[in-house]
Amino acid sequence: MATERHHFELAKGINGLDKIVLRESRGRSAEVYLYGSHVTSWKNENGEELLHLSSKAIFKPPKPIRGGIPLCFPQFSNFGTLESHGFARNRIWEVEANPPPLPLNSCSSAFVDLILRPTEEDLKIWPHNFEFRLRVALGTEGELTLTSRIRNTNSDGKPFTFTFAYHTYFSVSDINEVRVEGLETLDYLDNLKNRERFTEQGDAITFESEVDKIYLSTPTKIAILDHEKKRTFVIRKDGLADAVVWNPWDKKSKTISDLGDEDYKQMLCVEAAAIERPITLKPGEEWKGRLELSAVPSSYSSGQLDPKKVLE
Ligand code: TA6
Repeated sequence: MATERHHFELAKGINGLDKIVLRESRGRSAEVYLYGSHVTSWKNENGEELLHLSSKAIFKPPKPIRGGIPLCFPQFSNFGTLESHGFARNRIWEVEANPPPLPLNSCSSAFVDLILRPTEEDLKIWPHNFEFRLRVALGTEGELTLTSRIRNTNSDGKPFTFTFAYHTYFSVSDINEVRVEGLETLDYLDNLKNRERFTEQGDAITFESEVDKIYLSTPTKIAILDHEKKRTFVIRKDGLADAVVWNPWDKKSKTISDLGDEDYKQMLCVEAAAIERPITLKPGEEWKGRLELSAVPSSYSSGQLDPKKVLE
């Protein structure tokens, strides 16, 4: 049971892995596994799951959990020599009882602070000392906020450089029916075309085939409009210039062992990221990257589905 001191519950999850449960007074909840500091669930006041967790997700280190919000650090995808998306997502994190102060944006009563420091093994593959703090908070309006603070704690005076992403898997009613607002006319790197650079057309982004694009220098607010569920996901991001949009569609899905063949129809990844301009920190310096997710009821009559309104 969450105590006065602890704004969360510690519980056993799948395969006995430790997880944190955050509960908000009106029935909203979120779950974070210490394995990867991985948010695997975010539910609204009706108990509806807002994140997609693969029907074949594996909860067994060192395999990353497929779905929810994997953390990509210190490397996004194969933008470097480390394993895909780096190693933070397949390490066991710790709960930090007394982290350096971090103002809470909403009077959220449900939050947890987690921390990752490199092991001797990590230092062999990425020779840098760091402290990666993540606060996961569930707000009074049901918004889910992830705030990362990465500090260079090298004692040898060396700076380090990294790329980063919150690799969020959103649950959608039907991928053919959703659209993304806020990325129109932006340049992007197409991962399906050797990362060649293109410019997006002027309308909302819709989906009819595999997509894997890195949008560059995006606005801080992006929206996913799900007609069928009369729901709009509003993504707010700070310190994260880019956004990745990914759906593997049918063929690629069949090549991903821990993703169900039909899962792609109910998922969409829109990832707040720092890729084009990697982050460099000198010893003692700290970077902060914040993601806030909201799920708002939306209908044409409320104008909520009017892109201009959504992104205002
Ligand atoms: O973020 C999009 C992406 O980089 C895709 O290229 C695809 O590989 C996806 O991530 C999943 O990566 P993973 O390493 O989790 O299989």
